[in-house]
Amino acid sequence: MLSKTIEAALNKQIRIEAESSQIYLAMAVWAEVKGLEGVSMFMYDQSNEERDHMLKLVKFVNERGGHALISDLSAPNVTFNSFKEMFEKLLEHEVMVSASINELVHTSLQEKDYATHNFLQWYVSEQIEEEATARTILDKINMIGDDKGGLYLFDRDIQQLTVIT
Ligand code: OFO
Repeated sequence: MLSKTIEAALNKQIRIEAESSQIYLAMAVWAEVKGLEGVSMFMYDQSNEERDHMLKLVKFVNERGGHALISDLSAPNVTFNSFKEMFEKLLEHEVMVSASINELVHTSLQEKDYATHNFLQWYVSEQIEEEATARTILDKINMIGDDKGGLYLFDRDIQQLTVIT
């Protein structure tokens, strides 16, 4: 059985994952409109993954006798000045998510909820990978700069990037 504190903390994370999914969906749509097919496909995948992260939490809360909260979400940014800015925002967001997961892990230990602590380890590893992917992408974009040909190749190559699940 979840304590009220843990239930509330997990529900907060459910909302963050749902917002992540919307944020990345908005990025996918923007990239698609801008004609970068590869980036857009990558972002649609990221959006789906975030929804899976959310559902995993929903199931866990309900299985442990809690009530997963499906709440309203903040509206995401729908336009960006550049792809560089878009991926900077993505990295910034993932760093925020990692901090939130860390906080949750801390709370689970304080509450002596070892089942939740164990469950959260998957998210800890996931965040390491997602931050690394975002940093790799940003490094590439920084190398490309304003080169249109480079952006074209990047768009093609990003489809090859291992999509982290
Ligand atoms: Fe990429 O954030 Fe979920 O966990």
